[in-house]
Amino acid sequence: MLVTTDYTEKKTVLIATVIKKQNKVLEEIYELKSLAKTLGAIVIKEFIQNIKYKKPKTFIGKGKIEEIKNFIIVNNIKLVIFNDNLSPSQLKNIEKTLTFEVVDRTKVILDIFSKRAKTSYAKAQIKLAQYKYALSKLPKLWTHLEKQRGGIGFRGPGESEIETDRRNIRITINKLNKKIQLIDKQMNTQRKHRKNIIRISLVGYTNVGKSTIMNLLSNAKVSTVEKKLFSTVDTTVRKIKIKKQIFLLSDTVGFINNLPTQLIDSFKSTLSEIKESDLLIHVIDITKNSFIKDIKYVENLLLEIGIKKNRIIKVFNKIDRCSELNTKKSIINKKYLQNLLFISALQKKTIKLLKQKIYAFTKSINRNIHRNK
Ligand SMILES: Nc1nc2c(ncn2[C@@H]2O[C@H](COP(=O)(O)OP(=O)(O)OP(=O)(O)O)[C@@H](O)[C@H]2O)c(=O)[nH]1
Ligand SMILES: [Mg+2]
Repeated sequence: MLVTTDYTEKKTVLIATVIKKQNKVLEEIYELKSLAKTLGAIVIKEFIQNIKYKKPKTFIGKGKIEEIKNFIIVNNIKLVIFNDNLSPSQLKNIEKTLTFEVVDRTKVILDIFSKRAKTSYAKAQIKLAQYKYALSKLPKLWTHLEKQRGGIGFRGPGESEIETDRRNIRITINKLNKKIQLIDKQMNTQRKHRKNIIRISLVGYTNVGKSTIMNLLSNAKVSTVEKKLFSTVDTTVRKIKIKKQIFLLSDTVGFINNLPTQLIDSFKSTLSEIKESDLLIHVIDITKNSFIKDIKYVENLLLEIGIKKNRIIKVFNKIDRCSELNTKKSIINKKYLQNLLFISALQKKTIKLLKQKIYAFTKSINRNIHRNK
């Protein structure tokens, strides 16, 4: 039922649109390129189109689509990825003109997650998101067909097929929800047993170095560290020890701008693991120009799930390869004032500082935990 797209070594073009801010789209297209590369696609060209409004039928103008079509034929392109999330009818109309598969940003992210998931829990969460996405594409397509066939009330064959699809997807969604609830229950029981141990979670944007820090603090190669986006989609928990104090450290899934809502919903239970942590280490890639925006995006997501700011240490990572480090440092110091640290997960000295900071922070938490239990 779920359509899997093959990206491997496919010559690909990216399409993004700008309505107002040019800056935002350049960052987004850079991110989309990394996402496509993560799946093995070879990005040949990026088309950025200024539009006044989204065209209902084809999103971008017909002239632009013709231009892209010519480029595709001449350069033997095999895949088109759209930065914007397209409606099913827009997807269908564009595919009709270009005569092959077009995917949108949401589908790309869902495909990466589905490739990365290892545990049955994460697999079920991602499947749920994929089925919800598939369902979200159906009703509009249905309306589109209805119109084509002469209005509401006309019962053509396509319509009943879509009806059956919709029913089957809903049945699968229910099954997956039940499976996830069952695993949640088991995990809650496990967590209750760990109530007396201080819990810390590494959170942050994707590719900032969370798993690298996890490996350093736990002295083990347990988490996947990769240059690619979303290396980690399964939460891993390790016991760590700093000056005889024992903690449980979780490495969690990374965030990205415009994370598909279906995924956020599916990962709510994983995010509640973050919520129950005594301390969060918010890791930030200081080398990125957009690092302040990334912080805001992560903080907003954390706020949505009810995380208080005083339980967060901001760790600015990758100082070893940051240009204009001093300028950035002074901006950060003015903006965030406290509970922050500049490190390079590659440099041992700064990891020592991180350990000291965690230890100092958890000393006060420890007192509160014992007072409350
Ligand atoms: N130069 C430099 N690179 C780093 C540093 N820390 C991590 N990296 C690199 O950054 C990339 C991403 O690291 P990960 O630890 O996988 O990042 P993550 O935050 O776990 O990423 P996701 O699991 O995808 O969310 C890898 O190529 C690391 O080697 C650092 O301090 N300096
Ligand atoms: Mg990771």
